[in-house]
Amino acid sequence: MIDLYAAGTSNGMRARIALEECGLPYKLNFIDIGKGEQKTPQFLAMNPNGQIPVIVDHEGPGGKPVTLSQSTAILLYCAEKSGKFMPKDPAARPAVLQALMCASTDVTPIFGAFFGAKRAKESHAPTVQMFADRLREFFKVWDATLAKQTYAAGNEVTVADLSLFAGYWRIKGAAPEIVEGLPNVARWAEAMGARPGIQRALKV
Ligand SMILES: N[C@@H](CCC(=O)N[C@@H](CS)C(=O)NCC(=O)O)C(=O)O
Repeated sequence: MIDLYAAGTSNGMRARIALEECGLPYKLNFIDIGKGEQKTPQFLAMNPNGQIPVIVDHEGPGGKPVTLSQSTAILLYCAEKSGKFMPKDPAARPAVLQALMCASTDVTPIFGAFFGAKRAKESHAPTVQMFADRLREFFKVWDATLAKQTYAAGNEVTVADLSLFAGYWRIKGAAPEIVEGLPNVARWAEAMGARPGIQRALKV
């Protein structure tokens, strides 16, 4: 059994989608980040950065417990543990890593910056717009990519799709204009959103 500590953010959703899609049994422990539950001494003992998500796998490699933060590390850990969503063919892996990093280290952090700037007490409209434009540019490239292939890194679902969907889902909910009018992204998102594992993850 794995304990997941998360909230309904894109990073939290990335970890939850990973566990659901990889078919790993877990218990969701909801952390209210608005109340600061991620800064308690117990939580900081799991992740000194005081951020969700965190998993505790009570039966990690060699039967020993593993505590892990960083949503993409959790995603890769789940993929490795289950043997799913990472192609076995070494020739197919570079494209997956590239797509995964774009989803996890371009899209999601820029969304975080956009949302933070938008909600700031003294919000600066040109800064908010700059982050929105950057996100839009990434999604235009995703749209062109998804015109040529079914999924983010080729024609099968990989960790890159799971990561990108977590970011997309959050952006679509908070700032839908950023992903509007991109038909290939919309087709991909519909297919991803219909997956039973993702449906279970999205249930609060
Ligand atoms: N790079 C980290 C980022 C984690 C992160 O930013 N978590 C946010 C929620 S999405 C958080 O816990 N924020 C509360 C805080 O920083 O106090 C990851 O991918 O897991």
